[in-house]
Amino acid sequence: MATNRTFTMIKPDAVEKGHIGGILSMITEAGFRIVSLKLTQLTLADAQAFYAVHKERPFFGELVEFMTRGPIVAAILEKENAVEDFRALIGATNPADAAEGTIRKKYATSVGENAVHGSDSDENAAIESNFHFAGREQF
Ligand code: RTP
Ligand code: MG
Repeated sequence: MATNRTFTMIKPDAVEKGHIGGILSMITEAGFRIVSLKLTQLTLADAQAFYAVHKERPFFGELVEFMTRGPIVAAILEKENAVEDFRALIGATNPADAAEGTIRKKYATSVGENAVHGSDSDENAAIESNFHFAGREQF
């Protein structure tokens, strides 16, 4: 089951601009089923843990500040080949490099404020999903 699921966040920039509906439409139109969904906000500790892999990078402080500044939408998504297909749907990290038709091309404003997160492996998808959602919230 885990191989067919991924985890996403609609980041604070996109929530602030009112793009929750537009982004969820792109996700469901691309064939993903919503398994879990909520509006929540990351604490400082949550964001530091979530992006711990980047803790030595120069943009880490900025990234943590951005990800905690307002609510996010957390969701688990299901589709065949979910992790890879969702990374393709969101597009490149920097929206300047994102392909036409991708979520970041349409909604991201910069490499830092890039509208959405997508898990980068099945293992991380499971860790990130279970961090945000109890078993009874995963449909
Ligand atoms: P994400 O984890 O959020 O899905 O993004 P990603 O895989 O496409 O990119 P990643 O390399 O994991 O970077 C995580 C997030 O850090 C911010 N970032 N800022 N200022 C910069 O040069 C820079 N580089 C990365 C972005 O918000 C990126 O999504
Ligand atoms: Mg990443």
